[in-house]
Order: sequence, then structure tokens, then C-alpha cells
Amino acid sequence: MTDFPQGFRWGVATSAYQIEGAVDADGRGPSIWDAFGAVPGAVAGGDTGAVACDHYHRMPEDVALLGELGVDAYRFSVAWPRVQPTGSGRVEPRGLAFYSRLVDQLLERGIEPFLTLYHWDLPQALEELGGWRSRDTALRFAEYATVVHDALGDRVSKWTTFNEPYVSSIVGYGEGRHAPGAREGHGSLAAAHHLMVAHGLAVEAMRGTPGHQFGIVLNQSPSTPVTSSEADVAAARRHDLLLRRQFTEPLFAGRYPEDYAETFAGVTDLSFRKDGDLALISTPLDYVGINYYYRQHVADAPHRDPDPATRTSIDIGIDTTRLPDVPRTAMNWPVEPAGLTETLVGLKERYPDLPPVYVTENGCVYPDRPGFDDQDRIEYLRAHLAAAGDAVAAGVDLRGYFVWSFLDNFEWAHGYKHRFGLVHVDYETLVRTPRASFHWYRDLVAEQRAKVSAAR
Ligand code: GBH
Repeated sequence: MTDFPQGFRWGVATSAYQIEGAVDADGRGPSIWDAFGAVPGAVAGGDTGAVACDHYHRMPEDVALLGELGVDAYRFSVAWPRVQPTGSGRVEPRGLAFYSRLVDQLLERGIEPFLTLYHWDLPQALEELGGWRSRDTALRFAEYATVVHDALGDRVSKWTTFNEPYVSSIVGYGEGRHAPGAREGHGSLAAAHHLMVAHGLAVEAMRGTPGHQFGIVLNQSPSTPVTSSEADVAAARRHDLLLRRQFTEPLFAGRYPEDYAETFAGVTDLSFRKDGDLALISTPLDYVGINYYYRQHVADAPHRDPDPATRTSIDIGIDTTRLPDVPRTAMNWPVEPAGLTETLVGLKERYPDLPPVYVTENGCVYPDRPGFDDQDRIEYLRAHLAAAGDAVAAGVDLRGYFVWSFLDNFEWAHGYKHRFGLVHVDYETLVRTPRASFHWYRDLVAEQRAKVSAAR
């Protein structure tokens, strides 16, 4: 394997709603995922995050496992409804205290906290005021960010505003597959814009402490046309706009994508854009996190709704179901590690001012084998690490890699069916059992660390 640079952070990732459970504990308010989980048919098997891994009560045991794993860093998210049960105003000290204990226990073991402020769990009270469709939610987010930063900024230096604003906005308000389950055009594009405004406002509000670093995490993967026909190439470009460029152009180039107005003509009047937004959104960052799972294959297709006025934002005249003949994971995601190299190198080429990069999520699901001997997961991770190494060799400033996920957890609309963990969780007994991949990753991290110290 390629050598990773000195100071490279090896980590694992989770998110609050996917592992914590304890949705009524210590004054936590409801989130949009609690509400969405109560809608019949919204989540497979009727699963909810009510208990999940019960991490809220088992945190010390989980941090001890992280210690055994020997990672340098742990990426987790803070649940806004634990800190501000109604999304604004009153702060719940017991919610903040939980994250304060988590941070202390990580630091005791020499594990660096990478904190994400928002991994999809909006306080339900804010959704009732319009949620991310409303610009006001961005102001509320900046207030919440300040509260968390004031409480933990003495010990946490890596601050991520959002995890995958594409999913929060387009999957939540456009496709309706995630909370809050809306299927809108303008509303979902407004949500995407307001998430970026919220990002800029929050970074500006938190900035000022020496040594603190601020970033955002984006899902990124190549949008590859299924043929070289003009129509398929144009379809892949629309897909790339929807998933990536509507975020990366404002964030890293301070401009709106040139094909945005045309692609969404009649869907939105762009009234959510205000003077000064671009300057705010493009506030300089210290890092960007990339979540990579699989390459997207895109073909041209007719719009499902011929009328732009009633069309959702995901209805951009594409078909993403024509997959190549390559191995798939249990979620049917094609395994194409080269797509990770292409993503990292491509971003760097497109945005000369791109900040340093972390791979903040990468992982997969396969059916469990006897003895939790998940050789297929090990192979997936090994191949993707090699692909990340290729990007380093090509000059990408990659600073770290986080496996998704540390524990099996609530996989959103799929419920508990799909297991991403290095650690198996028995949802009846809540017993944690490290899989073979846990031991493999522990050895890899130890080996990499030994290499770096030997080279010094
Ligand atoms: C991440 O989302 C999440 O951050 C994490 O919480 C989750 O558990 C993990 O991945 C595993 O799913 O097929 O056109 O919708 C990744 C979500 C899934 C978003 C794939 C982009 C591809 C585009 N991504 N999706 S499309």
C-alpha cells in the first residue's frame, strides 16, 4: 500500500441518530427522524432510532472499544434536539453534558474528536416552521453551532458543519425517501441553498479560536455516462449538478453553477438567493470531508413529470439504474474503487483552492458470515484504501480516512437490515462483537503508525 503522509488520521465514523437511541432521555426534543419513523411505510420493517445501539447509555463501553481499535480519530455527530429541544432558545445542559463526557473519554484515550454538528436530525419544532425550506433555520443553526462550540471548543478542534447537505435537502425534501419525506422542486432546492448559508453563518460565528479547523462533509462520486452519446453525457452532467456542483461551486469557487438556472427552469424562481450569500458560503475552510461509496452510472431518460411547475428536483431526465457488470455489495452498490481516486483527483483539478481533504466515510454491507468473518468487507476497504493512496500519489492533500462505520447502526430508510459496522451489534441484547474487519483495521492502523515513527 502507498505510504500515507505523516500525521495522517486513521479513524471510524458514526452519527447521533443512527446509534444513540434514548430519544426521550435527558430532555431531548423530537427530531424529524422520530416523526418520519412514525409514518407507516417510511422506514423498512417499521424500524426507528428509538433504541438503536443504545450508545447514549453505553458510551463508555463504546469508547473503550475505540481504544482497542487504536484509531487516531473518531467522527461522531451531535444531536441538535438534545442540545436545543425545540431548535432555538433554551439549551438543555444534560444533552451537552453527554457530548462533554464523550469528548473527555476520547481524549483520555488519545483519540481526536471530529465533531459534526448536523447529521440529518433537525429538531421537529423547526420543521413545523418550514424546516430547511426556510431561511430562518439557517440563523437558528448558527445559534446552535455557537452553543456547542462554546461548550466543547476548549477540547474539540475539528468542526464539521454538515454531513451531506445533498441528502438533507434533495433526498429529504425532493425525493422524499428521507425525513421529512417531502417531494418538492423549489422547496428542496431552497433547502440546499439554506444549508449552505447555514454552513457559512456557522463557520463565521465559530471562527476565532487559534488552532480550530472548520469544514463540511460532502457525498461525492463520479457521475459517469453509460454511453458516450451526447444525450447520456448531458444527463450525467445534470446528475453531477444535482449531487455535487450545486454545492461545490458556491463552496469552493464562490459562484453558482452555470447550468443551474437552465436545468431547474420552471422548477424554481431562485428567490432563495440573496445578495451576499455567495461570499458567505465560500468562506475559506480548513478541510473538506468526502464520503465515497460507489460510482454513479447515468443515462438520459424522459422526465417523469413533464410539467416543471410540479416536478421534484430529482426529476432531471436521468436513469441511474443501468449498472455495469461489476461486483455489488448487499445494497446493490457497484464496487468500483477507482471512482474514489477519480473523485479526489477530479475535485482537486476542478477547484485549485480546494482545502485539504479527509475521506470521512467509506464502507459497505455484505451478508454476515459465520464467526463474523467479513473478508468481503476487508477486501472492499483494502481496495478503497489503495485507491485513496493513488490519489495521494497524484498530489491530493489527503489528511485522513474514516471507515463507515464503527458499529452496525440504523441505516435510515433501510432500518436495521443493512450492517455497516466493523463491530456487530445484536439488536436484541445490544452486545457488541468485533468482526474480522475490526482486527484487520486495528493491525493496519498499528502498522501504519509504526511505519511513520520508523521513518522519523
Ligand atoms: C452516508 O450516506 C451517510 O452519511 C451515513 O449516515 C449512511 O449510513 C452511510 O452513508 C451509508 O449509507 O443513488 O442517486 O441517491 C450516503 C448516502 C447514498 C447518498 C448513495 C448518495 C447515491 C446517489 N448516499 N447516494 S443516489
